[in-house]
Amino acid sequence: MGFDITSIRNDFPNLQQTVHGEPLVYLDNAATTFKPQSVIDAITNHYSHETSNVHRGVHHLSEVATAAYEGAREKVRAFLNANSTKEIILTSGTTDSINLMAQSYGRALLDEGDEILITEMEHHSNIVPWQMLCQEKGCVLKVVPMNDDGELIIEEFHKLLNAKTKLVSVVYISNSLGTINPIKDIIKAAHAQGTSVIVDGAQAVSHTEIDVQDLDCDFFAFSAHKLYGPTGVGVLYGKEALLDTMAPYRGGGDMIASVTFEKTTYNVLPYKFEAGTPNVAGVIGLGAAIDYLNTLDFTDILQYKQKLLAYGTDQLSSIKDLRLIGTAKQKTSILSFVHPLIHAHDMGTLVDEQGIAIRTGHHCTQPVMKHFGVPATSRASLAMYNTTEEIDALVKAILHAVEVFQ
Ligand code: C6P
Repeated sequence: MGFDITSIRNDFPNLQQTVHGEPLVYLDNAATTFKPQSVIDAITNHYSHETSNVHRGVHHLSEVATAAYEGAREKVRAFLNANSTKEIILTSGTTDSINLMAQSYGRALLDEGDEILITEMEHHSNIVPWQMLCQEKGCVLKVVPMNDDGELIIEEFHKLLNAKTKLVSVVYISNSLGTINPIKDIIKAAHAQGTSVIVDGAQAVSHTEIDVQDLDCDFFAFSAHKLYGPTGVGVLYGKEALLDTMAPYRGGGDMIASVTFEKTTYNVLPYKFEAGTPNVAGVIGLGAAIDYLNTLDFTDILQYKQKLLAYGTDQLSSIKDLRLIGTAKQKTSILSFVHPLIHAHDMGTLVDEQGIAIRTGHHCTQPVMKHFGVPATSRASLAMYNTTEEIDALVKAILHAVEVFQ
């Protein structure tokens, strides 16, 4: 236990390399995090020694793989503090989880004229599935606006929440602004109105401790790859009573109890929502990522990242004419910025020449860009293995880019 940055950095093989002759500075963790060696080993071990399908065989390897796969589900349950593994649906990612919600829960729940409430800072994956559903069902998408610090205008949320609101789907932590939304207040208010809440927890899982029972959210979606786990795996948590009422999203193997040409009956939770061969190795990798995080003290990690955020905010603010986009009081270690002389893409290319990886573009949040009147931002998103020295390197690279453009 305790927080030892050197030892943490040594756990991540991707950090030990140079790019363009410079030590790699990886500041694109909101897009995806690096994976510790233990996660890579768990995946390699599955493919090297335990390759087998799950839930489908009585032979030894199938039993080993099934135990590892279901063991990972239990680790996810404990990580989220869910009541039961029946509430943990394994998907391919946050996007898949939200689409499942729209196509299963939303489609059955919503009628013409009903309203779905989202916010101005949603990722496209929490906008487009609802728009598609609105088109199909004739329901209406309502949007809670934000202020110029990138904070939700909570009074507007309360005004927009009404008897027609059948669903609230909201991002916990914004990927392009870093804003931490007052999710518990939102959930409480929605429940008082009898409305269920879906939380997009894609960024939240690595930036705050999650307890779905304490949050009292109805559904919670996240991706393994933003939590030091592999790509292609995600989770949809849902309260058992609600998941029980929902129809399957996809049909196929494993999600059935019995099939005849006349009638199919469905499997029990959570399998009802897991048609087809799952990403067995990926799910085992997610379990290993949770094991890895359990060896660290989450409070230490959060404190460390808040220090990085404060340092990064100070340093970037000291650069002449640089504008930070996203200055919420409650914020995590995501630093989006623009500079009047340099387009974000040029900024990204120039700092890359110094071995520094940041993301540039709209970050799948075009409405956020519209709000701030910019086509794109540069974004440095910091993980627990980043350091103040890496922030210094970023600042130096930005100053160099400004010189080039002046
Ligand atoms: N954000 C980023 O660079 P998927 O792609 O399904 O794993 O996650 C989608 C998603 C949903 N919600 C939020 C808040 C997110 O940040 C993301 C992914 C990445 O910011 C890729 S655009």
